Amino acid sequence: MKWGGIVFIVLAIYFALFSSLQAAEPLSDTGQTKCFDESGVEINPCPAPGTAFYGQDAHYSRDRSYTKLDSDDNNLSNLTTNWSMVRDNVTGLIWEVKQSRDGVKNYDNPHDTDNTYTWYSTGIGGTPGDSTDTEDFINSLNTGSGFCGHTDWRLPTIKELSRLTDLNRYHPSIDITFFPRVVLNDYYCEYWSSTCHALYGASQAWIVDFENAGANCLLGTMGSFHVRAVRSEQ
Ligand SMILES: [Ca+2]
Ligand SMILES: [Ca+2]
Ligand SMILES: [Ca+2]
Repeated sequence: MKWGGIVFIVLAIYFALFSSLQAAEPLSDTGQTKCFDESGVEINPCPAPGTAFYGQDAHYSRDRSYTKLDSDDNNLSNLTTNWSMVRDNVTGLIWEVKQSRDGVKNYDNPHDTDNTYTWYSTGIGGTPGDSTDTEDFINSLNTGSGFCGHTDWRLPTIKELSRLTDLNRYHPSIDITFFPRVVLNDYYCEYWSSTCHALYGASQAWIVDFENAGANCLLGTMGSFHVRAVRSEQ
């Protein structure tokens, strides 16, 4: 399989490039969980947003905080079994929820988790398809009144998508309470980001492995892989 060789090569580039991307992550991860006032006296619980002393170290942990949303952007209980989107309460990003995991692709439903797409972006390049490239996928969410009333859905950057992976989880390394029906592949990464190769452009793009957090890859854009759309909360 020619993909195997590519993966080994790109993993080396990954460690050189992506580690520097992670170093630029604005959210610190010192492990500090306590809040303090100006005199160093602990404030327990930590101040709420908009109040004095909000915005200190403990507010910016890498802890996950997600909320399920219905198709009208309303918050739902974590226990609901029917939701359309997930809000990352730390980043404000809104994620598409995938459906219909039955091993059968259905391109009439862009949310079908089994669907795979080649990576393509007008003006950048890649591998166009007929309803089967990543741009077709995004366009299908943004046509008409849009998915859940929004027309600014896009493919996530590698930084955004990687943030969904969780080092404390494996197979899959994502919280399936909020992001169920993740499709895994034993040998490769699975989910396309919008970030293409820094040097070779649209011949390769970054793709995330949701089986093993942190093991992201660069793969040729002619490969057909899974997708999950995102938008930024306004
Ligand atoms: Ca399906
Ligand atoms: Ca197309
Ligand atoms: Ca994998």
